[in-house]
Amino acid sequence: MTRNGFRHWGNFPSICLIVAAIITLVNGHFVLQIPSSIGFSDIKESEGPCGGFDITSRSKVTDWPIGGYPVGVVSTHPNAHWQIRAALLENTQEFVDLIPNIVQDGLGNFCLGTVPGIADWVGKDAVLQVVQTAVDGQLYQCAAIKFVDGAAASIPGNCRNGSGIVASIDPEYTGTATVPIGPAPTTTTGPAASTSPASSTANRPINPPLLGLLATVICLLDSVLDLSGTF
Ligand SMILES: [Cu+2]
Repeated sequence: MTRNGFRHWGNFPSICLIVAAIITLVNGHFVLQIPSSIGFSDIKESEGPCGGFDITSRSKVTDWPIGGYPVGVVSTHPNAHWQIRAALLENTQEFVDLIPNIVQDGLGNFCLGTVPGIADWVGKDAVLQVVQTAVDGQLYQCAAIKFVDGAAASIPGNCRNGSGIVASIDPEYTGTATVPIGPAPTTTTGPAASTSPASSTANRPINPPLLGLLATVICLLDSVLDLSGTF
């Protein structure tokens, strides 16, 4: 079977790959990239407090300066609320907001450049909890951290904002956190804390089942046509 014989279909393998990648992203809900998470499970992400993982896990502990540390996620939900909280390992029932809740619009990489630590907890084992509330309800990821003295940590290059990401402090936030978030390092739409009116638009959910079906059909076509070697 030559490529010429199926010139018309020659783009399918790469489309298949792209669609598969999108499906993976969609299935991911959100993934905590910075700091290192305790663990990620697509299926269990809705299980609090840590998306199906043991909140006491200390296999990777991130030192978190009081001056701040970045939080970077990849989100597949276009309208989301974020809670960034921490609890002491000795009292994991009680989470404390590190920053006010964040409203985020747009898809892809999302970076909060400088999330302050809790000075009273310096030297104590703690757990960071990132909660996303979006079309799938609440989703959770945690990281093992320890607050340390010091100025804000530098922000790694992979903590960044996608081109369509806009974020702001939730105007309806009524919690105790008062420290504003620092500017995000790189974004094409302005700092993460840029002002943006509370979104009154309805959620724009991506439809995973439909996308999944599309991917399946395209990938089946791909394998039937045996074109996997042509890209
Ligand atoms: Cu999701």
